[in-house]
Amino acid sequence: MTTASPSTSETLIHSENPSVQAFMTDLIKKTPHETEFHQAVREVAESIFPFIDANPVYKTAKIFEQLVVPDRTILFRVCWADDKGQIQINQGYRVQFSNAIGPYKGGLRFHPSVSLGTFKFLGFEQIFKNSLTTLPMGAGKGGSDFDPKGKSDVEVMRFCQSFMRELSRHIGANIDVPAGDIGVGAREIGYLFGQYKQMANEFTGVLTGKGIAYGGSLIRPEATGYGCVYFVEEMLKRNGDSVKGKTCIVSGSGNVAQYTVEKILALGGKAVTVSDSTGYVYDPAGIDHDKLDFIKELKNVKRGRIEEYATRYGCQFFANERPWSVKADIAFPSATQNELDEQDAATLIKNGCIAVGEGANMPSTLEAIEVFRHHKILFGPGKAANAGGVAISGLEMAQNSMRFHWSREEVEAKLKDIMARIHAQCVAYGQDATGHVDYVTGANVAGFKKVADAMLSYGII
Ligand code: NDP
Ligand code: 2IT
Repeated sequence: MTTASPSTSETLIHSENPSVQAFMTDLIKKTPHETEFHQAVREVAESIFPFIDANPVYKTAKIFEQLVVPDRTILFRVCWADDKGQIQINQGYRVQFSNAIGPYKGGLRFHPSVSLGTFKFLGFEQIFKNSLTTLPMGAGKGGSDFDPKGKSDVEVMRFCQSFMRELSRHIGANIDVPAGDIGVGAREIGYLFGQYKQMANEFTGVLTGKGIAYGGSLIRPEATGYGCVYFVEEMLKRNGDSVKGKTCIVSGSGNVAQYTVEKILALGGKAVTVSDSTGYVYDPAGIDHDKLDFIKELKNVKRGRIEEYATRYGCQFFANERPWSVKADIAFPSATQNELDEQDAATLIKNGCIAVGEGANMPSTLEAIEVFRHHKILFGPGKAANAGGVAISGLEMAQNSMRFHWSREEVEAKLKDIMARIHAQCVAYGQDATGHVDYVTGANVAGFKKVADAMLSYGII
């Protein structure tokens, strides 16, 4: 699977709203080369500027201008020795974006494609997402250009230890609480937490996504995927519909994709695709529990390629393609940013797609989102639809503070309730006079308002 072309700088700047156009021109001048960040800001600005015009108190205090500048950006060198004894050098990042409503909170991504612009886009989105969860969490994001693919477990451990030796200076249970993202799962969190614990000589909830044996929360691995399907179920429910009986296409085959497929199955839908960076598999019979177990083993333990699914189950593998041309009712882009472009969106609409739940962060290009909005399909943007993961991270922090843990049923009930509340906030701020809900506007404005109100209370800092 290849990623789609990101938006051009012309698309990023041009807007019907002259204030947005001026703002974007200035932002791009001040932060050249951070294209993904510009894209994330542009999507939010389009919703927020009319809201700010209607509520000038935010304009006077220059809240949005403040929000696009991270509180702090930390860049650091990560040196480690590979299995041959050769010295390897990677770039480490932590962008502490905003702690207006709680400690910085957000995942770590290990992927060779990352740049500062990647972490700024992810950290910026996290501000609104974390606000929507209703929990007290600020926003951050970080990681490295380290590529875990093809590395031995010991190499990954050495890298994680070196990464944490520096990161540990900047984080803490009440300061900044990282978690997983692409390339950072249970294995990496274990190594990172072990190193932090050893250095700090304290056992605190400094990371989330921890193993159950050492302070993790039940349902955290499942939470992003389950939450995304719950969010889509909420959108459909408002239209008197449900996931039951629906054909779904899912991209990715990592953490988010796996548990998206699992919850689609639980709600009576049928997932027919999964993908990875090499292509996608189409299984018209649907991915059942046994096949899903195969995917989990393949991706989480053997760390193999998704083509092996096609070989094992006798279905088609499409090398270097994305799954959006498969006819389906619902699409769940759950791999990475800019994986669904304008053409893909048009194809989905042509094939009768009625809903999209963004499991990934910013998987749809700006042009693709415009297509979805124009056709008024149910479009759940990532900062709302995939907020279940960080929400359960928030509950992991709460359980760590209480030195207690809730049962699987309790946590899942809370997840379901949080996703329903996020949906309700989107409706409250995104519904027009005809009753149509623009979930992009709803998520952006609802997420912004809480953070902005906190910032107003603090005065000029
Ligand atoms: P994983 O590393 O578990 O899985 C990532 C999946 O996406 C893999 O199938 C991977 O393929 C594919 N992928 C990654 N990068 C690319 C790329 N550049 N091009 C094509 N395919 C790619 O990550 P997660 O499942 O945790 O994350 C997936 C998405 O969900 C990301 O956008 C992440 O930010 C977002 N997200 C994650 C949350 C979480 O709790 N984990 C919470 C909210 C959002 P391959 O194996 O070949 O690399
Ligand atoms: O994008 C995200 O919300 C995540 N990767 C999860 C962050 C977290 O702190 O659990």
